[in-house]
Amino acid sequence: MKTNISDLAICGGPPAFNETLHVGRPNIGDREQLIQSFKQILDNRWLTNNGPFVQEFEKKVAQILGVRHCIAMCNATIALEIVIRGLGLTGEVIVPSFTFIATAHSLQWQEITPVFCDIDPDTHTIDPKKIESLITPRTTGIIGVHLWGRPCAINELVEITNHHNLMLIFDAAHAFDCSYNGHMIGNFGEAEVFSFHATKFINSFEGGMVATNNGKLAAKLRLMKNFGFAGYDNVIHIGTNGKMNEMCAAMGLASLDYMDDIVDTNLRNYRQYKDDLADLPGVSLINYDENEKNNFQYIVLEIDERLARLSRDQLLKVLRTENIFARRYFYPGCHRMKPYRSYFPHSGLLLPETEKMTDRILILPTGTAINTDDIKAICQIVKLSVKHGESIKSILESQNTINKE
Ligand code: T4K
Repeated sequence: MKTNISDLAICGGPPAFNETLHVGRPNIGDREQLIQSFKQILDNRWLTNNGPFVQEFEKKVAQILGVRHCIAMCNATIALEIVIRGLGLTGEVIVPSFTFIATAHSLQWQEITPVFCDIDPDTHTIDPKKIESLITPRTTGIIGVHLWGRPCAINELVEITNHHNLMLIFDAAHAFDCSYNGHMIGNFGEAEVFSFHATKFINSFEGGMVATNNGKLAAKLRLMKNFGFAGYDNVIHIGTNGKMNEMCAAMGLASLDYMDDIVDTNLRNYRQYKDDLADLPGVSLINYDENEKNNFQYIVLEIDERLARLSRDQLLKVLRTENIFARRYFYPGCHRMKPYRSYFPHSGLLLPETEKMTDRILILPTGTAINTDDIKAICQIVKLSVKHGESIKSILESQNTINKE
């Protein structure tokens, strides 16, 4: 365990970890079950196109969420695109900029303008108070993002969309097995979209799932993800290929069987981080409302440079030198990435909280791939860094090694 500043790798000490610790290391379910499923898929000679594993995966997810329709897709980005098109959104759609780039791209890909809204710094999600001033005659909808699995202000968004006759969709990529006022995410808005990417709490290698209680929309989305086929030789709608394959569904099913264990591990990790980093000046770990269901998949630190006496990027540098590959999700904000930064060069002026937040957030590793000793060592390095914040700042400044990603 590192106890002195001279132990840190930036000061010449050996890195705390020989192998890199990653954020988003996949949780792997029961390997034997998975291998059996793969054999079954090969024996079935039914590899994709709404096979039995996909149907089973959709059924199980629908049961967990208590939602009428679940439609599996190849990933959440394509699922968002299909939902957006299926609902007939056009013109402008209001979204937070503080999200993964896929939320914005799923609109721009089909030439709908993402209009970036600022976040509430307390929740990190879209600030409903700032939405109405962004609504124009071209606005057709709002996409709320349940960042880190914490639901956005759903009731307020429902009120605004009802009042202005807009569509409401949720990017629920982070929020599988999470709840809002006791109701499972998946049941809100016109539709909600989950991601089962490898880095997500439940993964199907790559995968997405649309959840909706709207039967008509569900039927349309099923057509659209399969080229518009309503039966052999019968195309009745524009479509694309958004299908999930059988291997991915088998991985998803194996993951689901293991879900409670993953949540327990994530919760244990979260509590350990919370205890170990308690009362550290300038470093706060976001809270999850433990009265709701959460998957605790993201360990999110906010670094206040003034109090911690080193910046988020300096702490990132310290951690990376120790082989702890912390991440700056979602730096620098969609509005500062291409193509949006050239389309709306001044949008940052309307996004002060987003701009602040993207400079403060640091995501640490969790999940089943790390253990309590790893967390202890990570926290010790964070504590040591804050204790010696000023010295570390000047060491790094003199090394001039802070690379922007
Ligand atoms: N909406 C939101 C709010 C999202 O966060 C996402 C995805 C989406 C929509 C779209 O969902 P999908 O279309 O992907 O289903 C990663 C994921 O690729 C992305 O799915 C996820 N959000 C985002 C938050 O994280 P990157 O750019 O960080 O990926 P990458 O390759 O750097 O991997 C992340 C970390 O995970 C690395 O440190 C290494 C580790 N890793 C990754 C993979 C793939 C592993 O250890 N093993 C692996 O197999 O985006």
